[in-house]
Amino acid sequence: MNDHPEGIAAARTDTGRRVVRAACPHDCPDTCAMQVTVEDGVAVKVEGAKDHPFTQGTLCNKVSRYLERTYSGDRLLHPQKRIGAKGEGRFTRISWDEALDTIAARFREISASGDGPGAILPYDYAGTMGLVQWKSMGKRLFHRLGASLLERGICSSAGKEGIRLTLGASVGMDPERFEDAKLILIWGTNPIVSNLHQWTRVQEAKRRGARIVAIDPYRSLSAEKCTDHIAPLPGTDAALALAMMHVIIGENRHDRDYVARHTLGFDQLAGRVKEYPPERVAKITGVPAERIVGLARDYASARPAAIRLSYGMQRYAGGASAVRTITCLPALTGAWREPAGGILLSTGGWLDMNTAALERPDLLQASPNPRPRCINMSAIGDALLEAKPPVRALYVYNSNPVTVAPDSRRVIAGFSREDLFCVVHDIFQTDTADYADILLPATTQLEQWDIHTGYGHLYVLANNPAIAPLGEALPNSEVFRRIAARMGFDEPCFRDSDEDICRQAIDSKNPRMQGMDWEQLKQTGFKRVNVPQLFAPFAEGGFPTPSGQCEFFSATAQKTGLDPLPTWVPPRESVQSAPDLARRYPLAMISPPARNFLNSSFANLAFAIDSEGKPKLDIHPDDAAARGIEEGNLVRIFNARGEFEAAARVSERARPGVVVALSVWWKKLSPDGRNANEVTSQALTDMGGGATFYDCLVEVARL
Ligand SMILES: Nc1nc2c(c(=O)[nH]1)N[C@H]1C(S)=C(S)[C@@H](COP(=O)(O)OP(=O)(O)OC[C@H]3O[C@@H](n4cnc5c(=O)[nH]c(N)nc54)[C@H](O)[C@@H]3O)O[C@H]1N2
Ligand SMILES: Nc1nc2c(c(=O)[nH]1)N[C@H]1C(S)=C(S)[C@@H](COP(=O)(O)OP(=O)(O)OC[C@H]3O[C@@H](n4cnc5c(=O)[nH]c(N)nc54)[C@H](O)[C@@H]3O)O[C@H]1N2
Ligand SMILES: [Mo]
Repeated sequence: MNDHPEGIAAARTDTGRRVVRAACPHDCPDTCAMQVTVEDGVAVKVEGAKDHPFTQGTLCNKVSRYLERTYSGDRLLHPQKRIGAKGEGRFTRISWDEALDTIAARFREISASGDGPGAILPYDYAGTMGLVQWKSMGKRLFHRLGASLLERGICSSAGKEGIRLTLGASVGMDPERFEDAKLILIWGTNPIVSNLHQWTRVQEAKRRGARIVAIDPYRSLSAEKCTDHIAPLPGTDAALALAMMHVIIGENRHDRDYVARHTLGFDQLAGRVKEYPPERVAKITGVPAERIVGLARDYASARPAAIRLSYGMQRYAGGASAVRTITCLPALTGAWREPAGGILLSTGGWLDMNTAALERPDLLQASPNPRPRCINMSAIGDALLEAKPPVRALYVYNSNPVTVAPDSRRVIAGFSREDLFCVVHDIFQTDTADYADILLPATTQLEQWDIHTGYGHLYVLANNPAIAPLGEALPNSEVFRRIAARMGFDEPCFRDSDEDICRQAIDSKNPRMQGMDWEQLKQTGFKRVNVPQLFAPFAEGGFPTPSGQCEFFSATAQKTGLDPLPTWVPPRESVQSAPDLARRYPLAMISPPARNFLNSSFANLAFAIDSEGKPKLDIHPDDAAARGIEEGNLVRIFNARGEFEAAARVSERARPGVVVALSVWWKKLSPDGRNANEVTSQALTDMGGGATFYDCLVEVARL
């Protein structure tokens, strides 16, 4: 057993001053290269690496304050067990041995019971995106146990499915080329907040004369600074894209040569877009027809034209269809011909690591439950209350579901079950931690090894531990090793060190990974995958789809009973789909990221809370006036699922019919003990099993 992960022992005896190469672990497309200065074993400075071509020496507001997170007085430092009621948050200190013996005993008892190991469920997301601390030892342990599988649909799975249908994989243009574009569509993303280093590139393009158009129902910080802002109603982007294609094809502005050589199903697409003339789509989107026509013409004529798509528009019933549809645009106009043309949702597919070696799904075969059920994390409330056989043990790490999962009443009812054995491993005592039976202290990124890939750039990064763990905190990998040992699992992979795992991650046959070497990566901090500097991935076609073409028509979709062509699926909660509901709850609520929070991470730190102030609701002056709401009034936001409170901010930032609750606030740190997820829904997307946080009708009243 590996009691002290390699390197941490060395850090403990560290004297003098040194600079350590690190990687930002957070769920953000920028995955920054960091440098940590350590003096006598204490981290004294965290900065962006100047030599990293995407980070370029700057960190965001949050991570530049990473030392405040690491050395926060609120850190969990010892294992604890619950002594109060579930949710109350009262605990008493115990030893690691007692904590781990308790967990192993419960796992053994449940596995041997009639319910079997499928009654155990891991719950994890991207609190750290590291392959060691997220995607290896935990997966191995739960596979070997035969626990239920978790479908990780809370964020991006709908969009990934959409882009896979059209392009074949989660791949796109090189983010480092955006400055050479002449037109950039910032579509469903607020890069100043959620993709800062991409924004730097977009600003550079603007300085060189490019037009930047935001497509967002909200005048976000980024939309405010674009050349143009088009504000469609939430969840109508696919209709907008279909109308753009209607204009482009109707006016013969498509690239016939590119379409003929590198796409599949043009004639069928041309038939489909006839159903979406701009006049009809103006009614669906709330965007005037002439603006749609103008956008289509501009997009078809600008060279190079880039689209930065992000996950905002896929948090709806039709999320996958929206991404699938928008992704047809650059093939239709031949934008892929240039390195600065095309579309980018995620670069993740260019950086595929050796997942089988990391996660070891083969270990399921050694378990008593080789074909476990799969539970979608976005519907954890329903799963905890209704699944049969029941979920009897839940192991939460890298995630804070009581705060971030939709439909809080159901989530909290599930977590409150007396018969549920709940382990939470976190850096802080989150809302979720308050429901734990066993609460374990986690290390921060400065205290652990890891290896990272970006999803908004093309680099692999190393994270060296800078300091020794605080208190008795342990990395995820080490806790899983110790549980595996207690369960008697003797496969050698449970003895792999963290650095062994880093080596396994890049041990890949993928030609883009050739030449990746862990010893070198540790020293230099990062390396770009093997693709040309001027990377135009689909200039000559070669899409990773079954046909090798960009698939307007998808036989894959057809085989599974889905529409083989791009289409608009209206929001589940909209006038089109649910007119009665829309009369009772006439406002569409979206709850995108607040600038100083990262999901619920940082939302407990004084500097972040001070910057955000208090929970707010952006509401248009017309909608406010109709309800007698004035600037600063405390309002109640409610629907049949629940309610929460916020201070009204009356302005045209929110378009009429839409209210915006920037998120995600910790419940226990909010004045009313609630947050926006009281009203969001557990329903899933059309494809990909994604969450539908923004497909959410509400009413608002002054308190
Ligand atoms: N500071 C900060 N950065 C973050 C995060 C954070 O919480 N805080 N979260 C990280 C994570 S986990 C993710 S997944 C990414 C998310 O990054 P983004 O995808 O950029 O963020 P989203 O919240 O998904 O959406 C951003 C924008 O989409 C808009 N939007 C909402 N609905 C629609 C719609 O129907 N159509 C269109 N066109 N636009 C719409 C919102 O108004 C918002 O301005 O950011 C990451 N970065
Ligand atoms: N209303 C609304 N809800 C949303 C969203 C929204 O836009 N609106 N966005 C959704 C999206 S896109 C996402 S991705 C999810 C994100 O939801 P989560 O994945 O739950 O992300 P966080 O809220 O940041 O919580 C991550 C937790 O992991 C902990 N952590 C960090 N590093 C480590 C580590 O090394 N070990 C351990 N054990 N713990 C660690 C952090 O302290 C933190 O408590 O939220 C979703 N929820
Ligand atoms: Mo996310």
